[in-house]
Amino acid sequence: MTPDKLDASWMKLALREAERGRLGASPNPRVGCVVVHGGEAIATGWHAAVGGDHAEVAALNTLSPDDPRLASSVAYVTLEPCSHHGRTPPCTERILDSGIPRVVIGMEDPDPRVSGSGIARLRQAGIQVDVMASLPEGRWLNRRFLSSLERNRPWVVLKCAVSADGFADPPRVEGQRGSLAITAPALRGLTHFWRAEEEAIVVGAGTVVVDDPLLNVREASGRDPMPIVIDPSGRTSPEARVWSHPRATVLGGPANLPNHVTRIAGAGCDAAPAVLEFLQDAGCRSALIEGGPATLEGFLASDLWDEFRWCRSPRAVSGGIAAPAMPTSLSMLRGVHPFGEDTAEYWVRRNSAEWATCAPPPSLSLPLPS
Ligand code: AOF
Ligand code: ZN
Repeated sequence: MTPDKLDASWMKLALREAERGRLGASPNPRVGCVVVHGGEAIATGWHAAVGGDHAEVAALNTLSPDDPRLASSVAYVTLEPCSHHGRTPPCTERILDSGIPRVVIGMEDPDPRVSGSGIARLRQAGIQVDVMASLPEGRWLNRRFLSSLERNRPWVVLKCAVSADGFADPPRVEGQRGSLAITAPALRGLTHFWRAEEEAIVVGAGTVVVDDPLLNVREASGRDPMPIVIDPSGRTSPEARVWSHPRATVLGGPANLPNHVTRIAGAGCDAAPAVLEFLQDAGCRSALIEGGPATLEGFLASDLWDEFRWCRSPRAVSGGIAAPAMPTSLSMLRGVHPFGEDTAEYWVRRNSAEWATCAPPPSLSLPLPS
C-alpha cells in the first residue's frame, strides 16, 4: 500500500524528531520515529548520539512493553529500521517484540548492512510495511550520510567571510599575525555551530601560519570536528596551536610534528581529492572548508563542493586577500540571514541539490542552531 496524505503528515513529524540528532548522530544518519495510535502520537524518539539508542528504540522506551495500544498502533520511521547487530541490537527485533502491526518507512537505508533487509525481515514476520514513494526532506536531512554511502565522498561545505569590497582577509602590516575578523562577533556563535555540525574542518597552510587558529568549537555547544591542514610544502610551524588537537591531521606538513598528528600523502595540486579520500576512508561524512581563499579555490576548481556559506560584512577593508569567486551559475541561493550588521548567505550547488533529489526546503535550509 502506498502511504497516504495522513501518513505523510506523521512522517513530517518523524522528520522533525530526526533533525534533533543534527549535532550528535554523525557518522550515523539522523533518524526519527513516531508511534501513532487512534490519531494521536503516543511516543516519539530520535537517534541522539552515535552508539546510543536508535530512534525506534528511543520511542518505544517511552512506553511500557505491555501498553495495550501497541497492538493497534503504527510506527513512522524516517529510515528503514536496521536489521544488523552494530553498536546496538537490531531495531527490527525491537519492533517485532512491541507487537506493532504496521510500520511506515521514509526511505530505504543504503548502508550495505541493512539495504532492504530490515524491510524484508519485518514483512517476513507478518508486519505491514509501507515505504514512502519519495522523501526529499529526508534525503536532504541525511545528505552527509547519503553522500558518503552513495557518492563515496563526504558532503563538502565551503565557508568564507567577505568584506563589502570582496576581501577575505584585511590588509596586514609586515609580519602581522593573528586572526583579523572581517565580520562582527555576533556571527561567531553561528560559525562555531557550523563547525560542530560537520565532522572535519579543513584549512590551508596560510591560515595556520597567519592566524594560528584552534579550529575547535568554543562559542557553540557540540563536538569538535577533526582539524585537517593542507600544507604540501611544510610551511607551518610544529608549534602551531592546531597540532594540540588529539585528532589533528595534515597533508604534507613540517618535520618534527607531535607524534599523534596523522599525515595524509598527497601533493598540493590534488589536495582536495586527497583530503576527501582520506575522510571517506576514515568514515567521516562531511567537511567544512574554512579557507583561506586558495584552499576554497582548490575545492571549487576540483568541483568537489556542495554548499557555500558566505559571511558578509557591510564594511570595506580596502585591500588584503581577495575572496574566491563562487560560480553563481552553478549554485542557487537558499537563504539570507541577518546577524547584527552582518549577513549569512547560504548557497547550494545545483548538482548537489539535484543529487539529493531536492533543493533544501526553506524549513530545513537554515544552517542555524535550533
Ligand atoms: C535505525 N534507526 O535511529 C539509526 C539507524 O552503529 P550502529 O549500531 O548505531 O548502527 C549504525 C547504522 O544503523 C547506520 O549506518 C544506519 O545504517 C543505521 N542507523 N537505523 O534503524 C536509527 N540511526
Ligand atoms: Zn536501528
